[in-house]
Amino acid sequence: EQKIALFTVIGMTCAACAGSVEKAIKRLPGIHDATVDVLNDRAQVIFYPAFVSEYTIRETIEDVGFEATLIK
Ligand code: 9UX
Repeated sequence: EQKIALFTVIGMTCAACAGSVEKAIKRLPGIHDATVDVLNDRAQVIFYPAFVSEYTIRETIEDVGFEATLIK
């Protein structure tokens, strides 16, 4: 069963920032897709909760160097 998580991502300045966030999320297990929108400071992630959690995704975004908050 898939789930969708939406995060606010603060601090992304250019498209390459969004690219590195997207890549980092996609390297995690249990990710179906990740879309990062630099203009709106958002990341949407489709994932399998049996394999990865919102918490782990949020920590991964923060490890890349940005402030992430789970919206829903
Ligand atoms: Mo663009 Mo982001 O030069 O850290 S990659 S601002």
